[in-house]
Amino acid sequence: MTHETDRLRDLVATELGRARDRTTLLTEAVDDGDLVRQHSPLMSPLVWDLAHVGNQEELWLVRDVGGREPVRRDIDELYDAFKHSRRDRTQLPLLDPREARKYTATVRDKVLDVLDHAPMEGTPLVERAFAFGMIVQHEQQHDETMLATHQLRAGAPVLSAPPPPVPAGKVTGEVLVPAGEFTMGTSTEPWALDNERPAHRVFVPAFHIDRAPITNAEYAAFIDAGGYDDPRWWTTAGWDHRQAAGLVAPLHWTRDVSGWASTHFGRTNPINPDEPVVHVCWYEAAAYAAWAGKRLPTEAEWEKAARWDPATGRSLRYPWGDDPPGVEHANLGQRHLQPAPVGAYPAGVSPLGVHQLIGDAWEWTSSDFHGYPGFTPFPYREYSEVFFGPDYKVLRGGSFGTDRSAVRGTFRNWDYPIRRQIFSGFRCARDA
Ligand code: AVJ
Ligand code: FE
Repeated sequence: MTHETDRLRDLVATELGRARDRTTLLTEAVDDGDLVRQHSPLMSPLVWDLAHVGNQEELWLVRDVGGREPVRRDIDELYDAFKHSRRDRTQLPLLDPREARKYTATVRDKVLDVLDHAPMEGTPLVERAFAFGMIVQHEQQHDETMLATHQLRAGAPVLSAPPPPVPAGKVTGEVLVPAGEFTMGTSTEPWALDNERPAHRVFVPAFHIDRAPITNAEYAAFIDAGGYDDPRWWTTAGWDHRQAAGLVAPLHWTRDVSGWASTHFGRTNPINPDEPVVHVCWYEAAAYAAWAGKRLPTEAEWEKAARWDPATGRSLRYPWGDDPPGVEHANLGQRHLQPAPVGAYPAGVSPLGVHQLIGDAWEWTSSDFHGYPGFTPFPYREYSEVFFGPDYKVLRGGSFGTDRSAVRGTFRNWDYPIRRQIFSGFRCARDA
């Protein structure tokens, strides 16, 4: 057994453990009633996410990689995300909280045994522990989804975290990104998912991009200027949605005599003017950008601003370089349950001088979700390919709710343009 294989096994065990600690925290913070309840028709009951995490782990690691007997083949259908919509999941004969905890623990015990024996090379699925990395990311993605469910839950607060760091200085304005090719996507990142592959060269015309995400103060100025009442700023579909849904401000914002407040995880506070705005849908982001005389960046623009190093012409793994995210680089991992004020992460700046691309809030791009040239679904079509097309917009960079294992300079998230229960914000760009 090589040293490299030992190192990979240790890494996988650590990462699986970190994901499970987060899942445990999010599911033990509430009582059984809150675990089985539907907090929003947009979300699954938390107890579904819990057993679904275990079921995906069983499918890929116990049965596929490990070649072991099924633990609970009978429940596969209940936890197949394509079989029942989120709003219908409380009606299913789901495992109860005690059974769901026992099931996920049983699966994990088997997986740790599989991990000791599985090869870390030979097939694409196990090469550099890909399937394990995929399952780590899957659990962490559901942990972010469960955090969004917590945000929609009514009742007394059950989650708390220390505040994010205070900015060292002001970050304002834009940077000019010169015209030219850069390498988008990756063919080498071991745990990159299929939609991030392969690496390919993209020519990007010169553009300006904001050095920081749009803040609450900037967004409030759009509201105060009557932005929600002026169809000039909205796309046709966006205006229809704004009317039908009665949008007047980001989700979770309320106004009283002293101004705007927002409610986060059960606590209501005045908005912090310097924090990136969060809980806006794509239509709101695009309307703000039009009002500001700008537009949303394309996905390629966002990634070039984040990864392209003009000194070498290389694309970095992260804005700050190739080192994995540390606490000094980005607001990730549910360490702080809110975005950090603009300027709080100078160590995370990209070579071009763009701040907070990773962490804080997912950033809407103008791009529809498509496969890159040469895309191959792997290991299953239902991770990405079935979502390709004009219905979904791409978001980049992760949020305060995203784990460091589940975001990279190449990582792609997607959602419907009306969605805003996710931790979504944006920054603007314009042609040079
Ligand atoms: C990549 C966040 C859009 O939650 O729908 C979880 C991730 N895929 N289980 C989602 C995912 C399968 C996915 N997103
Ligand atoms: Fe899933």
